[in-house]
Formats: sequence, C-alpha cells, structure tokens
Amino acid sequence: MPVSFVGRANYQGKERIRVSLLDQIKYPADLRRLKQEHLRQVVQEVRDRHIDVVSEKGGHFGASLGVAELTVALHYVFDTPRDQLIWDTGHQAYIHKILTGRNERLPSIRTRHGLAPFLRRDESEYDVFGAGHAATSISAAWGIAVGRDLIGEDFQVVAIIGDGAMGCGLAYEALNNAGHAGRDFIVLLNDNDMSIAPAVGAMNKYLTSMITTPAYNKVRSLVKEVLQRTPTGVGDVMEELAGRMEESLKHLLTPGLIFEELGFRYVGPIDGHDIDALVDVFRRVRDMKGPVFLHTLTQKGKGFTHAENDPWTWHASGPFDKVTGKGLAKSSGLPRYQNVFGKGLIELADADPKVVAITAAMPDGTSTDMFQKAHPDRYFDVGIAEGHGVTFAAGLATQGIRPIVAIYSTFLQRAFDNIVHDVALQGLPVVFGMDRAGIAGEDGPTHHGTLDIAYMLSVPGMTVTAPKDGREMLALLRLATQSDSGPWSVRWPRAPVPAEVPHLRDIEPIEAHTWELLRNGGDCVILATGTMVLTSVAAAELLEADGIRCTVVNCRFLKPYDRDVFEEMVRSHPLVLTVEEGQVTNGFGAFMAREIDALDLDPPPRVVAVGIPDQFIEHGAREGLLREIGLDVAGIAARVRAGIGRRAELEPA
Ligand SMILES: Cc1ncc(C[n+]2csc(CCOP(=O)(O)OP(=O)(O)O)c2C)c(N)n1
Repeated sequence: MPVSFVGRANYQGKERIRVSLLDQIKYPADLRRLKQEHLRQVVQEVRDRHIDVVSEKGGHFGASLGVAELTVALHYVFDTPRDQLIWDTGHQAYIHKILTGRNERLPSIRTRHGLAPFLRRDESEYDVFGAGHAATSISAAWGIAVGRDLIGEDFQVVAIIGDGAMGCGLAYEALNNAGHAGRDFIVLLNDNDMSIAPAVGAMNKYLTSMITTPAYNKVRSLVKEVLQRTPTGVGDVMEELAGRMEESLKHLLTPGLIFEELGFRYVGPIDGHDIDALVDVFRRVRDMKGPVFLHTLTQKGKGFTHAENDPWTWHASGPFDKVTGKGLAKSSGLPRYQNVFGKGLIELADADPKVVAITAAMPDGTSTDMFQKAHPDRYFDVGIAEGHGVTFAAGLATQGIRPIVAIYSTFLQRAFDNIVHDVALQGLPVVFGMDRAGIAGEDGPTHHGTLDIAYMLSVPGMTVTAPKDGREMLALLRLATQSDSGPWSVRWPRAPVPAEVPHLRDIEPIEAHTWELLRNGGDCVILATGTMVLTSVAAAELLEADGIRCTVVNCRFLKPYDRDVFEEMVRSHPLVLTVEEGQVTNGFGAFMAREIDALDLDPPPRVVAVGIPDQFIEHGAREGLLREIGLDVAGIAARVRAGIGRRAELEPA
C-alpha cells in the first residue's frame, strides 16, 4: 500500500505534516492492523476528511464529528462485519462509511447514484440494518441477536443510539423486551445532550443528572484513585472489589438506575472522546455475558469549533467555508414553505389564543422554533415521539385547544394509528401540518413524504388539503383552525414557495371544500393537487402550442371535494388526468377514478392517474427526481398526449 504524506494548513490554525494512516485503511481489517497508539491520528484524519467533504458538498455534519472516536474504536475492537453494528438513524454514519470501503465515494453522498445519506443494506455489508428514521436500532439489534442465537452463531451485536432517539417510545419497548432475556447484546448510548435541537424530556434530565450528581462523580474518582494506588500483584482482586464497590455505591448514589432495573448491566458514563478508554471498555464489554448498556458522553460537532459552539445549527449544513463557517449555498430569493408556515403560525396564534403548536424534535425543520420565540407557552416539543405528539394533541383538543401538529409527512407515518384511533374516530379538531410532503430530495427514500395523501384519504372524517402555493397554504391553515369539522391535514413540500406571500391578515379567505378553475379547454381536464397545480398549468400552456386544449382545476380540497365542479368537469371532458405529488396507488387519482365510476357516465371519460410510481424513490436533487418520475411540465404534457392518443385509438372511426 503506498504511503502518502498529508501536509496542509489546518483550519484550526496549526500546520501539520505527517504520513496519512487513512490512506492505508480501506476496510476495518486494515484499521485493526494498526497499533492502538496510532488511533488518535486516525481519529484526526477521519474528522478532517468528514469536514473536507461536507464543507464542499453539504450533508449531516455535527453528529459524525461527535462519534469519531466511537466509530474508530468500535471497528478497532469489534470484528466487523462479523460482529454487527447497528447505527440508529444513520445521520452520524459518515465516518463509519469512511472506514468501511466508501471513503473515495464519500463526496458523492446524497447525490443521485451516489452514496446514500443514511444506512443501506444494499450499499455495504457493514450497514447491517437500514435506517433514516430514529430509534429503530435497539429493536433491530435485538432481532439480530435472537436470530443469531436461533441459528447457533456467536458474533456480537451492538446498537448505537443517541440520547435524542432515547426519547422515543420504541427504544423503551425494545429495552423492556430485551433486558431480561439474558442474551449477549450491547446497547451503546451516545449521549451528547442534543437531539437536532437540545434534547428534551425527563429521560434527558435523568441522563444529565446521572453525570452531574457530585456525590457519584466523587465516588468514581475515589474508586479510580484506590485502583491506581494498588500494587499490580493484588490488582485483579482489588479491581474486582473496587468494581463491586463502585457498583454498590452507584446504586446508592445515582438516581433510578433505570437500565439496571430493565435487566441490563449498566457501564458508564465513559468519556467518548478518550480513544484509549473506549478501546479498553469496548474490549471488556465485548467479552461480558448478557445484555449490557454502555453509556458514553460525547460532544456533538467535536473538532470543529463552530459546530462545538452551536451544535443545533451544525446538525446538517450546506457547503461552507471551513475557516469562517459561513454557508456558500445561494438562496433562490423566495422563502421556503417552512418559513412561510412558521410566520403564518405566529399570526394564527396572535389572532386565536387557543392555537398551539406541537413539534416532534424538529423545531427548525418545521420552523416552529419561530413560534416558540413568539409564544413559548403555547409551543410543545415532545421529542422524537410522533405517536405521542398526536395523541397529546387529541387530548388538548378535547379541552377546546386548537393544536397544529407540525410533523414531516414521512415521520407522521409513525403515528398513523394515533391519527385514526385518537383523533379521527373521536372527530377531534387537530390540524396536521405536514412538511417535506412529496419528494424530499437528497435525504432519499426514508424521508420522501410520498404516502400521506394515500393514508390521509383513507381516514374517515379527515379533511385532506394540498395548497398550490404559500398563500393558499396559510389560508387553508386558518380555515382549518376555524373549522369544527374534525381533523384536517395540510401538506407542503421541501421547496421555496412559487411567489412571495403577504401577511395572513391580507390573504383572502377560501371557502371550504371548493376547487379553483384556472384554465379552460375542451380536450382534457387536469385535476391537479398541491405542488402539481402550477406545473399542470405550465403543461397546459405547452400543449396549447400543439393545439391541445386543457382545463386545469386546482383541487385544493382532496376530501371532501368540490362536488359541483367535479361533476361538471368529468361530464364535459373526454379525458380526466389527475396529478399528485404522492404515491399513485391509492392516492387522489385512485379516489377520483372511483368517484367517476360511481357516476356511471355513458360514455365514461378516460381517467389517467399521474403520481409517484409504486416504488421507493432514490435520493437526489428534488427537481431531477421529479423529472425522472414524470412529475414535471414535460412529463405531465406527455401523459396528456398519450391519453388523448389512446382515446382516439379506442374511439370508432
Ligand atoms: C422518527 C424520526 N423523527 C425525527 C427524525 C429527525 N432526526 C434525525 S436525527 C435527529 C436527532 C437525533 O438525536 P440523537 O439520537 O441524540 O443523535 P445525535 O444527532 O445527537 O447524535 C432527529 C430528530 C428522524 N430521523 N426520525
């Protein structure tokens, strides 16, 4: 293997010249050939590499920096991929990718055909379990451990989970199920006191108190001191004794010890940036029997000053200047939907004291952080607990409060039963504001919001809406908070709004359940929804040049829909094209086809449903992905042309 020299100015100010170790590591087996004393340098090099790539390409940032030592030590001590590491969520796995055969391709991460943004079983045998949504790691690792025992294998299984994800109920369901079974299995808690935003909730307080209890820390250092003074010959016995002493005192002095009560052997807290301590502890834990809960403390953003000082902002980043930390991405000029929502939400709450906002650990992603500043007493971050957030909203609604639940479309999938059972079945007026609806872009299939139209349409009593622009989004939200017709959903994309949006007070009201006729033409009617409305208008303009005349209707209410306009349209056009930025199976098109069929028209119009095809859509830039699946101007125009051609074929001459 060629040896190269790394000589470059360090952005932290120091000049270094040294032989690169990372150049000699393609897979963890190469790492394991190094002496332990070299690991510090490896950690520095993987951090530098991560900073270099994300500063140029953008991506998830602070979490990987925080687990640099953990990642190096895990692959150093455990026999990966035979031993199986299950990373939670996967946003912190860039350094894991660097060390597992993907360093060269790292700059392609999040781009079409490039490395996946999170973890993918089909990308690497080291990605044991795919992820993107939080808190699945312990359940999956437990399944892997049980599967291992059933087939008589003997490898180690380690779930690595953050303290933010530990705020999610799923993690406790898994601990509760796994702890008392006695199987070999390790849960590694990476505790950095942060989710994307500061971690919230009682478990977070519990973990913090465990670390900061002065009596506990005093006992720990006392035990360490006794150990260090012990002559080597007596070491083993003393170590054992001291270990037991520490355990007993810990029981006395730390609050709760919830993990021990759940059946795990608790080890920690350990400094997650002390590579030697990690290697040592991992070796011991690897050889322990039964379930172990290992608690490490890390700093999110470690090694990059800007991120250390502001880990919230640096959870993820666009390209940036490594010295100043300033972002390099150009903005489109128009605000993003999420910002328009954030401002509108404040105005809604200013006007109505009953309006409150709920987020599930995504205050900035949903722009509810703006609301928090304006109305702190009416803002609730429930942590990564979407199901709980929805049922909590249902409880609030029983008291006359008007909750707006701001959760990404994809994460709201977690709460489907809560939507059905706790909200809709009781007809409670909860408003679901779904950001990242449709194609989310670089975050890929775990984050695209492709299913919400289908799942919301399937819920009896749910008013399902999709605005064509930011202005209409605010008007729909206002109407939703004023309505007494039970639950509402409003969806919007991860994109800039198509036009500037005035203050809510200057936006004209919309009448409930009405559609909007935008263009007239006799050859075809396009029933367009949400983001596809303006695209459909542009497609109709394109077709006009070929002599094909299309009516375009803005179907902002998907359910209940505008019955009068619907009947008029489907009776007067030979071709009905429905267009939605949502999964086409069971979506708006399928719903409309059924409604048209029920009219029993003779002759019936031909119905073409255009939407996201029945497959998982990969990661990449949003515009490119929309083009690929035919949800752009040319794609919609092509479907109209094909529909008209096919109809002509079927008609008798
Ligand atoms: C179900 C779900 N909800 C929300 C998110 C968005 N999300 C991604 S990472 C993250 C924070 C995770 O915090 P933690 O587990 O402590 O990891 P850290 O980033 O601190 O390393 C959140 C909320 C998600 N991925 N999945």
